[in-house]
Amino acid sequence: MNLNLTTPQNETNENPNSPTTKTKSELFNLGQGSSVLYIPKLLVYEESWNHFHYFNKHIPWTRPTIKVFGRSLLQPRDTCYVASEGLPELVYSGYQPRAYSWDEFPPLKKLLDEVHQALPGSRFNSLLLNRYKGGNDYVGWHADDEKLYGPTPEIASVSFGCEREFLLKKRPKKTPQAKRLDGESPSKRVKKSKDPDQHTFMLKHGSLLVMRGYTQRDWLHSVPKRVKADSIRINLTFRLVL
Ligand SMILES: O=C(O)CCC(=O)C(=O)O
Repeated sequence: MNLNLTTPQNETNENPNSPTTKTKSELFNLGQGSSVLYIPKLLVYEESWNHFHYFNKHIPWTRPTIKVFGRSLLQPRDTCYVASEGLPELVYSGYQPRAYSWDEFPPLKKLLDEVHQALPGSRFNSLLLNRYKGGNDYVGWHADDEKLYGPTPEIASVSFGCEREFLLKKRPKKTPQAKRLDGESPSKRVKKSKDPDQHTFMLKHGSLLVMRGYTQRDWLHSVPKRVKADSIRINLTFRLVL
């Protein structure tokens, strides 16, 4: 694959008062009001493994059946949803996940605090967790453009375990709103690889990637299958339901 990594505008926000976080960050301007912030080490290595083991064991993972272009298929990764009380229900690809409470998973509340500290002004109230059991698990091209997140959502994505590629590509113009393409064939994904409007981030254990501005309106993202990814990756995406 010949994908371009966007040149970052470096920002360094070392936080000497925090024993667990090192918030050195890189800001990638995607243009036209879209940007991505990447913090390679939100958490130190050991704390990240503690989170990984806790989430792997204690989160009530499910692998739901979803609908893509009228076809029912098993979602190609495990999932779980956590949200504050009283929020509108989340529905995607014909699936309505049960919303668990933050109180059921104390380490999640701690992690939420750490994400809030790293991103001043943020206030997330919901969380979608994904578990990729190996290289055959993936998430197809999609945007998190559900109305309940508003027009310019900030989405903060924390990764643990196996490193995987996170791809971004500009939405094709004048096509209907792209849906979650979990059923997309591998050949389709490869064909687009020389598009200059594609970017790849290797999401490291303990890293934080934040999508901002119009990224959900103008871009699609995916974590494609990778034969060599032979161990578990857990990803948490924090969102604000308005
Ligand atoms: O696993 C990831 O890094 C991305 C997850 C994602 O795109 C989603 O939950 O919408």
